[in-house]
Amino acid sequence: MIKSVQELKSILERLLKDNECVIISPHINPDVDAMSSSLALYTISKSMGKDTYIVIDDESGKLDSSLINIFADLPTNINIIRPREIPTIISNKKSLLIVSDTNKASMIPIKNLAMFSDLIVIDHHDLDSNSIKGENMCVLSDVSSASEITYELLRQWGIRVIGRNSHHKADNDLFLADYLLSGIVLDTDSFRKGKVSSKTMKNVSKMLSSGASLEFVNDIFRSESTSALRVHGLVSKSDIELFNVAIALNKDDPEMIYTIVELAKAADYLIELKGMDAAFVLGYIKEGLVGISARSKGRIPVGKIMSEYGGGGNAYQAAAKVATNDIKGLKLEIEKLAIPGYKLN
Ligand SMILES: [Mn+2]
Repeated sequence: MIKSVQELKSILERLLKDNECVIISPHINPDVDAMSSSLALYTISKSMGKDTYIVIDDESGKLDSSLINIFADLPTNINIIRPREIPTIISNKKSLLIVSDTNKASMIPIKNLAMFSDLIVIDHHDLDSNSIKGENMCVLSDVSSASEITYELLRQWGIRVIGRNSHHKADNDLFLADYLLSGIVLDTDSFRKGKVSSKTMKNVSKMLSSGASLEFVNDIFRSESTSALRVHGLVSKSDIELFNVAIALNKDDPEMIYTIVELAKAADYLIELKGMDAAFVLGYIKEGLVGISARSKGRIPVGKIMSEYGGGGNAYQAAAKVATNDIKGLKLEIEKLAIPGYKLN
């Protein structure tokens, strides 16, 4: 177990020296913290002259809206790949996998960890029985975010971190100060909760001195709040059926395209309502493909129901993607499967 950023630096440095090719994996459906920390790790790996790639899950229909600002901002020479490209890229080279912002194998878009020569996990979430069991686990759960960990790592490495307001910027500079500050703001809900320490505030202060732009950060979360309104729209249009099962879809505009994160947020909200046994939220994630996010208190087997549609999960949280243009028909099917005793009526 790696217990400090200092220790992380020496181990990561050795792993980077030992390997030719480096794959960085944020968690599936990456958020701003996962993406920003991955970009910081990308910069470090590149500074060591390594062939470096960031792998983004392409299973999800649409990326989180808050990432749009970051992707639009990146120079075009950043190597972003899909999971299916990995075997060809690493072929028989010595390769290192760096996992960022999660410590669970089920949360990364790579099934076969054995194809890598080395693995290191950099995260700030608590460990549990589903965590990856590797020797290079850097899980600092008293730090606010993966962004804060990787910011400290960049400083230890002696890599200059700047934001768009810096007076010393050059072409093709990555504005890591902007992205990493956004990651901290996301994971601490704007310093309202999570692991905010005096060190976090010192790091934020340094980011601002390096030209981090609050305007950029605010703009990212403006798009987040537009997304929050969309989630509210889904929630307010749900039917609370018999036996306290909520089944939601946007009845006013059934064709509306949602992100998987938005469907999940709506389901999370509905299941918390008093007396609710299960919640299913349906929405198109792209044309012809409906995402379903399901939650249960345990009595209604959402994992089993979602597996009928080729999806998966457990008794409490599950999801599926269904190729269909008939979202209303799908809702009726879900009702039959989910509502106990429905068939008796
Ligand atoms: Mn995070």
